[in-house]
Amino acid sequence: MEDQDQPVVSRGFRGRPPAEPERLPPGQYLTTDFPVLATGPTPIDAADDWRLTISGAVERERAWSWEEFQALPSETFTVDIHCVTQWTKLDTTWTGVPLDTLLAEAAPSGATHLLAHCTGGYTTNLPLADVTGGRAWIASAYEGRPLSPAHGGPARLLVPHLYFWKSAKWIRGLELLREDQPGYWEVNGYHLRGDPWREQRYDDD
Ligand SMILES: Nc1nc2c(c(=O)[nH]1)N[C@H]1C(S)=C(S)[C@@H](COP(=O)(O)O)O[C@H]1N2
Ligand SMILES: [Mo]
Repeated sequence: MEDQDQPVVSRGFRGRPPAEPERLPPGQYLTTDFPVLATGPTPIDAADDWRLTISGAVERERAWSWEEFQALPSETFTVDIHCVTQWTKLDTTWTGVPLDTLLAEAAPSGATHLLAHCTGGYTTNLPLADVTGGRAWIASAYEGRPLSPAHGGPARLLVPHLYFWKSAKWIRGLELLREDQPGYWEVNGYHLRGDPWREQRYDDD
């Protein structure tokens, strides 16, 4: 049979090892430092009066004090992060509570999206499908240490598979929505979803 004379591996791989999966989305460059980006000053969110609430299209509105939040089961995970200003940082390690755990307590009802609310007024919207299925966390530690205020401490949303503006710092509330509602940057022309692999930077991308 003629087919048996064909190489078993495809032509592109001959003579070199299998390619690493691509980790740099289009239009991004690698950085090793950790830039700080925010629209305003860094709020000092004392853990004492920190509360995380889930409201809106849910069966049960829920709220956690800092102490209650700390008692929830957390995960430590290593991910790459991608800022729309074009930096990508590989292998960042975080500890956080999966959004799945928190949302299960509140039981979303007819919700398709959520709006994250932060101390200082920043908001960002996300499809529910992007924050469920083990792809989003409320993170309170970075590289084994409590998250610094500059990077969103005491706790921030972390949705590493979307541009980093979706990872709301100083997170205080998750509002479940029955229809999409643009947040701070999205009102100002940024994409409603923000997938770095599809280069969804601006609303017409
Ligand atoms: N509350 C709040 N969260 C925010 C922002 C902000 O201005 N306020 N900026 C976003 C943007 S544009 C980016 S790139 C990341 C920056 O996170 P970092 O400062 O930890 O790098 O936070 C996101 N989360
Ligand atoms: Mo950003």
